[in-house]
Order: sequence, then C-alpha cells, then structure tokens
Amino acid sequence: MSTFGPGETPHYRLYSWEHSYFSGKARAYLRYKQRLGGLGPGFEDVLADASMIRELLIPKSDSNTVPQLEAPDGTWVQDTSEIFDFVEAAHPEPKLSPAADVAPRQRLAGYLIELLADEWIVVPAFWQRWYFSENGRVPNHRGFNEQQWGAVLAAGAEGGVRRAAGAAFFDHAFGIDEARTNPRGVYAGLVHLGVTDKTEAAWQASQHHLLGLLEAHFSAHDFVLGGQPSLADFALMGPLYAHLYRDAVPGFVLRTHFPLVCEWVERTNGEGALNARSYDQQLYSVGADGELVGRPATSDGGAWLPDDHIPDSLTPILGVFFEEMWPVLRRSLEVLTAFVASDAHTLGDELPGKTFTASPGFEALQTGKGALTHAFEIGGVTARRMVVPYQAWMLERVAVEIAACRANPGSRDRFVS
Ligand SMILES: N[C@@H](CCC(=O)N[C@@H](CS)C(=O)NCC(=O)O)C(=O)O
Repeated sequence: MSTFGPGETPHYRLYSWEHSYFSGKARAYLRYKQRLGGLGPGFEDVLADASMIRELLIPKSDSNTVPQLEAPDGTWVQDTSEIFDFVEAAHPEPKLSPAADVAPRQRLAGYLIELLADEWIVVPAFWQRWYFSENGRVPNHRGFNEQQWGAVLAAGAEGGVRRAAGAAFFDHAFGIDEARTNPRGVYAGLVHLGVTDKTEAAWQASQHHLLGLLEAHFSAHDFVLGGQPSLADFALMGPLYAHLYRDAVPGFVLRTHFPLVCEWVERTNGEGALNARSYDQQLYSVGADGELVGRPATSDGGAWLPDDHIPDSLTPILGVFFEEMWPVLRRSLEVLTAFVASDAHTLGDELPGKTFTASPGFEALQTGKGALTHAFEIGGVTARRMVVPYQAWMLERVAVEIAACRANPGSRDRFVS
C-alpha cells in the first residue's frame, strides 16, 4: 500500500536526512535524473524524522536505516545500490553508467569507486564528524552536529529544543563525554572498523591523500568520467557531501585546501551551483545580434570521455581501491569464508548486516579478537577490524559487471588491455 492519499499524484518519495552519508548519494542521483527530465513523476525529499522511521520505515522495510525510497506504485526500496538499480530499470535515461559493450572500463571504474566510497571512505568521514565533536577537541563542531541531529530528532520544535535533543542523544546513545575511555554507539563503531589512537592519523592521511587526487582530477574534468556525472560521482557524494563538505571542521579544510572538490560537490548536488557550472547549465556568450548563444557549461563538451577513455588523473584514485582497500577485502572474505564453513555457523543462519558498528547479536564475534574480525594495515600501522558481510554482496555486484564485460568480445579486448 502506498502513502498517497486520494487526489494526490503518486511520485517517488526519498525518506532521508540532510546530514546522512548515504542520503547525499541517493538525493544527488535523483535530482540529476529529475532535472534532466528522466524521472517520470519526479521525487519529493521527505525528512525521515523519528516518527517517520518508527511508523513507516521500520514497518515497511524492517530497517531503520536511511535513505529509503518509495516508488509511485508503493514498492519500497532500502539500500542506495538497490535504489539505483530500481530507478535505472524504470527510467533508463539519462544513464547512470556507460553500457558494458560501449565503455566497459569506465563502467567498471564506477562500480569500484562505489565500493570504495560506500565501504572504505566511510571510516575517515565518520571519524571527522565524531572526533571534532569530542569534549575539549579544538577546533570543535559539536554545536553544529547537535543542530543537524536535532533537526531529525525534534523536527518541528523550536531551535533551542532541537539543539538540546541532539545534545541529549549524543549523551545517552553515544556516551559522548567518555568517547575515549568507554566508546559507545558511533564511537564504538569507529573502533570496530579499525580506528584506534594508533591508526586515526593514518586514516586521516589516507582521506587527505584521496582528496588531493580528486582535486587534481577535477582541475581537468568536471566529473569522474568527463563532463557528465555517473555512478562514481554519486557514490563519492556519500562521504563528500554530508560529512566532508557540510560538517564544519572538515568543511573548512575542504574549502581552503580542496576548493575544486568543493565546487564538484555543489555541481554534483545540483544546488547552489551557479558558479560550479552544473550538468544542465548553459554558459552564454553574446552573439553578433545581441542574442545569447549557449554552450554546455561543463568540461569535455558536457559528455563522458569518448572511446572508453580513463584519464591519467583517475588511475591513482582507482589505485587507492587496489592498494588500501583490496587487501582488507581479501582478508575479510577469507575470514568470512572460514567462519561460514565452521561449526559456529549453519548454512542459512543470519550474518551481521550492518556496515557501521557490530550488528546486534554479533558483538562477541565482531569485536576484540572475535571470529569475525581480522588484522589489517593502514598507512603502515596494524590494527583489527570487523568483517562486514555486506561487502561480499557489493563485490558480487562487481563480479557480475566483470562477467558482462568479458562476455562481449569487443569489450573484453579493451577490458584486459
Ligand atoms: N548500504 C546502505 C547503508 C545505509 C546506512 O548505513 N545509513 C545510515 C545513515 S547514512 C543509517 O541509517 N545508519 C543507522 C544504523 O545503521 O542503525 C545504503 O547504501 O543505503
């Protein structure tokens, strides 16, 4: 059953938060499809406040995570990758990714960057938000963070009440006053993913390294694949929009050290983007008779690069996936495979489902030296982190794409070169 009342025209509804990582990914994509006339009835961005989550999202999807999408026919979709697949099937133009038989390398680059953005950069992005909210940390954006969480927890209340709601939540859900000595909630989640006193500088260095590579890339191209956004751009909006662009401390660093990345955020988000030259914008010159003569505002003629070209500036960004994330994925899959084959697991039993923090019921397995943890390295420092079975599902999606590219003789030759 859909949520539309009599007389209302059904459209898409995205249930989201402004300050949520994965909401930024889905929203930028839906806005792009809508602004280019490719989203049929269009979409409405609905604030998933506490009552929406309790009374609608959990009953519909059995999940409290945001974002979630309601389609005009009442179909409910939770998980941004599934949202992309669902919307692309219903509204194929403009395309999210180049086709496998036309540009297999560009297509695969998008899927790898999605995995990197969803499941690797999530660590330093969350770290920035909560590290700079700790007691006594300077600089500190805790007030801003209280306000953005209060907007969801006490939507509709006056400002002071909203901010107090955020502050109270940080206290009872995350124990923010003892974040370092007794990490709970998001602070525990960071520890579960391998953030310790010893590794946190390495995680931050990894993120700054990636931002430097993106800054260099965006000095030549407006989007990852040229002059038009694609899967990689929307996926990167996950870490970049809510955490690294909006949050005050990393937002200051982004604006002052990585201004072209900031401009790309505005361009890809499709808001406040007049100077950033967004995808549906024209730049004009005045013609001989005083008329305005338009041209595409973005680089590369407003299109993906021709001939399945991967620009040199993109290669080191893909290198971050292979150098930093791939060894961790491999090890975590080995540990997961051994666990599934062991007596501790019966085929068909549930596995942990969350990306951030150990899943309820799996704490003993996913923390400390539990059977679903493994050693890993970041920036030459060793620590432990939990296995995230969801990453195996994401990798399976990449495997399907590789198979599709290899199945086509024309694209296979380009793909293996
Ligand atoms: N893989 C999911 C992740 C969604 C997700 O983790 N959302 C976060 C907010 S950005 C959330 O709702 N977390 C709450 C929780 O895990 O309990 C997606 O792509 O949609």
